[in-house]
Amino acid sequence: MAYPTKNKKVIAFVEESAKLACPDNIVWIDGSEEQLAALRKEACATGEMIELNQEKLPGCYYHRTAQNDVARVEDRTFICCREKENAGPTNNWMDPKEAYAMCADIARGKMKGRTMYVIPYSMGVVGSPFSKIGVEVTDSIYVVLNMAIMTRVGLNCYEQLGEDGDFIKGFHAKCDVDPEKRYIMHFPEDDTIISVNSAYGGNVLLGKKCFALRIASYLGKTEGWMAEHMLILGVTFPDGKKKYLAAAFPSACGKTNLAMLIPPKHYLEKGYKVECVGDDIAWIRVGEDGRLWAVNPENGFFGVAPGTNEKSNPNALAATRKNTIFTNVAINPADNTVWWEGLTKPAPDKLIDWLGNDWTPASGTKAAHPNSRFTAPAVNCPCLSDAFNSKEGVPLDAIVFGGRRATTTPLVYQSRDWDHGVFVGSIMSSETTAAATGATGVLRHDPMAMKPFCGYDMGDYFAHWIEMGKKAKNPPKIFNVNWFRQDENGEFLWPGFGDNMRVLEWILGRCDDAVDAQETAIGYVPYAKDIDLDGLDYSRETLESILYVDKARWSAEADEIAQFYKQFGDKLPKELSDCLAALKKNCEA
Ligand code: GTP
Ligand code: SPV
Ligand code: MN
Repeated sequence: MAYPTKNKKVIAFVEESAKLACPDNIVWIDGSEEQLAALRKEACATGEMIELNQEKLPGCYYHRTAQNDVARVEDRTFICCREKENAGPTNNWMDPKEAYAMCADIARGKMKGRTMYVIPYSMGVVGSPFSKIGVEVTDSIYVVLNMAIMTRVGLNCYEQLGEDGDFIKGFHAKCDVDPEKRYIMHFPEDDTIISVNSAYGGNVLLGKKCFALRIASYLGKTEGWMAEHMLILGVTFPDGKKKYLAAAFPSACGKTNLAMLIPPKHYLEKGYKVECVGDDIAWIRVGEDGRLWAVNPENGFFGVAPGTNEKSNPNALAATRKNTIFTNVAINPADNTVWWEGLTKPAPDKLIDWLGNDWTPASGTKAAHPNSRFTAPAVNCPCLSDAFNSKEGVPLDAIVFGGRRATTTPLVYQSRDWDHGVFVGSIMSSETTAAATGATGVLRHDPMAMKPFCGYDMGDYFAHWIEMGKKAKNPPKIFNVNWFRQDENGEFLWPGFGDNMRVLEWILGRCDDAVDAQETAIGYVPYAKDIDLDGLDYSRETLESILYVDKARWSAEADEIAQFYKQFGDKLPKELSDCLAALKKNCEA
């Protein structure tokens, strides 16, 4: 057989995978439009995908996953390092030998009658010293087509590898999509990922969470950089000055929305501009100038569909109008287009829901699954930054953490310094969402929005953050935001979306010492007068109520954090236990 690569390790990996899974054919993906078009055609012929209205949505397709396979499965996701303690207290662990054997038993012969596709891809611009190459084998055309949007797929990846360069091996087999045999396994010490019995995005697009966060966070720890669950955006000021920030929010907590934000009218009139560099993942390094520089290793957006509309996120919506794959949304049979909750009001009279059933507004169910998604090429995004393809990325002025907190956490606050900022990230809690299986709306700790994605001991991860602050002579300032404060009726107390620009302005002003702040028990909080409310029907009192730091609540929070911290034992950096002690003391003062 003629291989498109001379890399012996790639060939060996593909041969071993084929020997185990026994596909009828092997197709080497080259990334060409010709090959992808043929695969789209084949997927439509078998029913794996449905072609949508090509006049209204050119190049767009529809896919339904199995009903039991609609989100990441955190309880079936494992870090398989040799020593259990290196996975840490927040990860599931399995012995690598046992995990390899178990996965081999599950996948053995499962590609019989099927084709195995070999996908060469780069996370990051091909040829950048910061980029990394992966090869994923899969028996799913849907995976091939999604990877071709989400990553940089092409034979030039093999050129990067040369004859014996290393790469991240990803093995994916759909098997029987059996939830009882579904495993998402990471072998950080072997640069290997194995995913079986799923066909849902985050479990099978192995370049994304599996590689670019779980494996990459481990590589970052070893090599002195960071892989984070962060959007990256740029703000251009009226005087032409540019600033960049990266923000870590848990899954379905607003990264894509913030990354593509359109500022309120009067900001646009003054000349403010917001650009998107990335919406989910940031790889961050210390630059020669002592600043932290961030790249987005992805090439597309795997975004939450529900809630996306012309008002909340017009840029994301525009990005989905061509060459996009929709997963588990509803179909509008009137014109063969797509619909999801929040797209338009009222809902269309008749839809076909994500399960394939007829649906009307009276059905009393969701037409689109709450975790239904679009896979859209980054180039489609009207506000994509020129820096998107830059090899060195962008220098960060601010890092922002944030979660879904109905109470306690104010709209925004600033940490006192880097170490305190790491503390602020480490104490993040957020209500769970539909992005992972399990109950939603349950408050849980999610440090740096990395609880599901850190590929090693979270205590060591905290230490790595502290260390990075020492290495960077000029690190970004660190903040925390909460767009999700609620009143007693469960209504959000902050308008959010484009109006979050008002908070970003304060954050970036703080980076220049251009705006004042009040010191509180938890850090620096804005004076209500310093948040621009122009053009908004919103009272200063409400603003004050969501900026208020309630010491009694924070004292209880500090006790709860102490419980959470216990599991890290002596891996918990002293910098963080000191910050916790200070918080407790401040709340009692
Ligand atoms: P992942 O792709 O899962 O990592 O999610 P994400 O962090 O990119 O979240 P996304 O921007 O897709 O938003 C998820 C949900 O939060 C959507 O239903 C949004 O409508 C909602 N949301 C986003 N921003 C805001 C906001 O500022 N305020 C409110 N109230 N809701 C928001
Ligand atoms: C998330 O859950 O944070 C996502 C979607 O971005 S997934 O790719 O499924 O992880
Ligand atoms: Mn995400």
